[in-house]
Amino acid sequence: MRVTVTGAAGQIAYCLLPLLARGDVFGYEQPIELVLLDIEQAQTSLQGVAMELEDGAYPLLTAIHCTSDVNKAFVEADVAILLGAFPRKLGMERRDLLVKNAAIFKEQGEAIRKHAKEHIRILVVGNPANTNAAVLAQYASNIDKKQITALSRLDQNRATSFVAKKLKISPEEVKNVFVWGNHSNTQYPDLFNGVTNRGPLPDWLRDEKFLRDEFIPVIQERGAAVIKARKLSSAMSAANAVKDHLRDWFLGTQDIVNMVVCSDGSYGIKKGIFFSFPCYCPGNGTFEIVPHFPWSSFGEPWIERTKKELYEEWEQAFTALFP
Ligand code: NAX
Repeated sequence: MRVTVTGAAGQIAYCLLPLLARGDVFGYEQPIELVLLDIEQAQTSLQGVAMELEDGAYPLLTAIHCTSDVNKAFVEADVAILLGAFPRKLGMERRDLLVKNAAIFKEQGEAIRKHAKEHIRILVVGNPANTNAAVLAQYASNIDKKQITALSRLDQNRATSFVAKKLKISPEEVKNVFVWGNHSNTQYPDLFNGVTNRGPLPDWLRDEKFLRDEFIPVIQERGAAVIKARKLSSAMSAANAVKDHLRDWFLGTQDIVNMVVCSDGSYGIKKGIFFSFPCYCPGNGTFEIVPHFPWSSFGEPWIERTKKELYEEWEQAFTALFP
């Protein structure tokens, strides 16, 4: 299995690559070959990462290739994990960030179309992740859109863990806590479908004041809180969420998991928009959007807000790409 990781000299990659090499993601019987892409200026650092991977003496890791050439990076790729993106700099508008990244994901989409295996599975992590995935899907035009996803599992893990901590139980016992929409601070973390092994969540966890004043802002702003404390953005938890997303997508799970996927019109979301939905993953790189989790009347305005932001992002990226 040939796995391409972009942004491979970055901090999420540094936490993720050992998980891939160890077999935590694709299984303990699956040998993998890693292709590590980063920009020219990061090549020395990338060599250091490759040396450390070699020094791990991972039995499943059969080869490591480093490159700054996007056209070489995706040759014969079975899986692409797209972490690399243009970072938001001080004073930069969100629109400028969108446009910069649209150019990167256009180039990578074209390279995937030309060079990757047709059955490739793609996970976009670099922000703005939903719209980057939508741009990539336009240009990787030979790839079925159901093979392209983006990461919202970190948001779901954060929300699940929050509930488990409140109830003093293991996160494993908390199911069906979903985060809808954009991976941004308009995302809608939703407890109305949540259950535990012991039954529905207690009413106080669905109290509107608690949701509005505590749960929703804590989850929406969790990334910013980590940056404030660590002076760096989430990396360990992001890598763990990438592992969870890919493992469930490839190996299957009974749980309903959040993935950002291309809307097929489910829940009234415009077709073609990449939106975080609850998904069922039977295994082998397939998923289905689960269509029957109702939004409460409390949830409707939150959904409208994140949906509106995504439609606007797509409009801006589309205008920049096709002026
Ligand atoms: P880092 O800044 O540590 O690493 C990014 C790496 O990407 C750098 O080595 C950089 O040189 C490289 N890069 C930039 N442009 C590239 C290009 N065109 N081709 C290949 N490589 C390129 O960021 P890190 O903390 O690793 O985060 C990576 C991305 O994940 C960021 O965009 C970040 O915003 C995003 N995140 C997304 C999350 C999600 O849930 N969807 C959560 C975590 C994270 O914040």
